[in-house]
Amino acid sequence: MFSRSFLTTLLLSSLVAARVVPASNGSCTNPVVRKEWRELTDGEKAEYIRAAVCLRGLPSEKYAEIEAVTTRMDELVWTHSTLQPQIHFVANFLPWHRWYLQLHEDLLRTECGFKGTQPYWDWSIDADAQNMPNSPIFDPVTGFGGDGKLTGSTVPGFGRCVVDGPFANTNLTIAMGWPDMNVRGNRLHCFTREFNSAEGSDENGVTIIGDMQVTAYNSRVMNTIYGFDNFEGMVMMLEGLPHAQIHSVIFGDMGPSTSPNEPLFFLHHANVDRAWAKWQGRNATRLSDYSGFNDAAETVSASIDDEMPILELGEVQPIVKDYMDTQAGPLCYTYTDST
Ligand SMILES: [Cu+2]
Repeated sequence: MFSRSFLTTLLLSSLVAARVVPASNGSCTNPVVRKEWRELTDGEKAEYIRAAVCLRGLPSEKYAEIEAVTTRMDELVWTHSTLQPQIHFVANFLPWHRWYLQLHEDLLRTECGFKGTQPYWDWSIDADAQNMPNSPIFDPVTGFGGDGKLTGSTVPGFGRCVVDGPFANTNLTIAMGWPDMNVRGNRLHCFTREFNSAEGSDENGVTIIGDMQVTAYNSRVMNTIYGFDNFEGMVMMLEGLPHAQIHSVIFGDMGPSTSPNEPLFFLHHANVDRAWAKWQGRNATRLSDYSGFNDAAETVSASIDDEMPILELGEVQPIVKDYMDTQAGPLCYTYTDST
């Protein structure tokens, strides 16, 4: 999409440019604002997509021993996928993904010269409009492209591809995940989606898209989530219902534990993170409300002082309590519609 010299120029300029890193001494006086995709100008949308494409093209620097990891993006995918049982349906789901989103945003800035802020995708808007398949997020020109289409190819992993938008099959092949959900490595395939309503396929074998289960992530569901008075109840519903259903109604690369392959992963998780921030409301009690277990068997109680696993992805092991407040410690951002 971009010439090598253009990328090199970007890389060099990002090396000398001051990194937009919030103060780590706890003073966050000027938080950056994460906006909903629809609130961005076309220029801001193009800038985010440019940076997201860029990150997918940069060579990896970590996990040298893992053959499937060849790009910077693969490093993020590999980490998320390998840690899957330690970061989902356990207490650290929200703070871990908050850390991960910030790391991704920092990479966009430092390695791809990104000038904007991580956007979020408020899917409850599309759910309330009962028009999920036509969300502007899937726009082929100003968005991320739409549903995967049958290509007629008999090559495994290339039979169904996203064919429009900036990540269409000609631009993006992916090493891990789909079509085998359980095997991460060396499964070269085109970037794909399979919109569905979990109703299987029709008599012609075509996946039934239906309403894409909008009742699982509409504003009614979100209001129920905001109504919980404790962290554990809130996160259980947030993760289990709207978060999980968005992964499964888009499916394709959004389905398995390698889902950061899907560029929308980061806008989806920014919205999940926004829901948590909105629930917290910068209320002192809620900013320290953290409980649950560190394992699925519920034998190890979680503590706000726990370190979070990151494999090779960072130099400093993050601690849960530093990721409770979006405007303190290593974080300094806010969301539009966060109260
Ligand atoms: Cu995840």
